[in-house]
Amino acid sequence: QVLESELHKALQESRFILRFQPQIADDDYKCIGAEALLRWSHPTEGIVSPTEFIPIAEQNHLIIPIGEWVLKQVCHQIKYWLETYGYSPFITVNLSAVQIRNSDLVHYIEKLLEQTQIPPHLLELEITETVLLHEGRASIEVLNQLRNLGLKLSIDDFGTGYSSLNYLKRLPLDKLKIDRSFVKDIPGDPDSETIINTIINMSHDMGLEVIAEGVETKEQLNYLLAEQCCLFQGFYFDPPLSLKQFETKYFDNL
Ligand code: G
Ligand code: G
Ligand code: MN
Ligand code: NA
Repeated sequence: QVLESELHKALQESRFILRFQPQIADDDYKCIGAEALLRWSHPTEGIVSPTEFIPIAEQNHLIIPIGEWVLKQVCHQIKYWLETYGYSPFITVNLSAVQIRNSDLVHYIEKLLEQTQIPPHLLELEITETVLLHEGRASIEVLNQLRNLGLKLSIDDFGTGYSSLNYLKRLPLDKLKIDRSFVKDIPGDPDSETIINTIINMSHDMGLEVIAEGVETKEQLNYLLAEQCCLFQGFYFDPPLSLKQFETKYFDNL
């Protein structure tokens, strides 16, 4: 069990790192964006997954400073890429419910945008469907304010929330991320195929972007292409990459 004191120490000692998992577009399989994924570089345990420490960080609200660190790193990275290469992919950041309930989030991001002067649309926030379903008016107002700053909003793990789809109308959204549990069983599993086709068609009809997560095989990719899904993330293209790997593969020949 991860201890609160250890997480405090990790923050103070700058022991968090980010990986970047590319989001690939169908034309030329270009990397147009990437998801920032947090890791804890532990002195004795090695690289620790966020699934092991985010739940604890949420309980004791350390997710607030940790989440701010992620946002700050990402904005400064985008600024660096723009200055160095004259170009930056968009970067997506996962937000937990605790962060959305914190009304300081909007102010923090507003300040970061001011400091770095990056175009706001290069920062995308991912919120899981389950989180959205359980949030009240205050959180929805926070999402509206973030969208008004010019950020993009996407729903992570889409399709797993067992929801009425009513909230899609009420929320200021840009993109749906099809959960990888559906992608896993295509082509071949009729239920997964139906769910995937429905999500893709609904996204197009509602003017939302759509991305398939967890694409691992050529067969999955071909199925998705045939169904008019144009954006992909998954091991077939890249696992989460270190900053160095990401830059070497996607920036060095710009
Ligand atoms: O990268 P990995 O598969 O280990 O991620 C596991 C989970 O941790 C994913 O659900 C992902 O959304 C979440 N996660 C990764 N980075 C962050 C982060 O910076 N903040 C939050 N809140 N969750 C994250
Ligand atoms: O919950 P979220 O979608 O944020 O989780 C992202 C995580 O999914 C990443 O940390 C990564 O480790 C994992 N992931 C990314 N691509 C694949 C993939 O193709 N297959 C599987 N099984 N996991 C993936
Ligand atoms: Mn995600
Ligand atoms: Na997901």
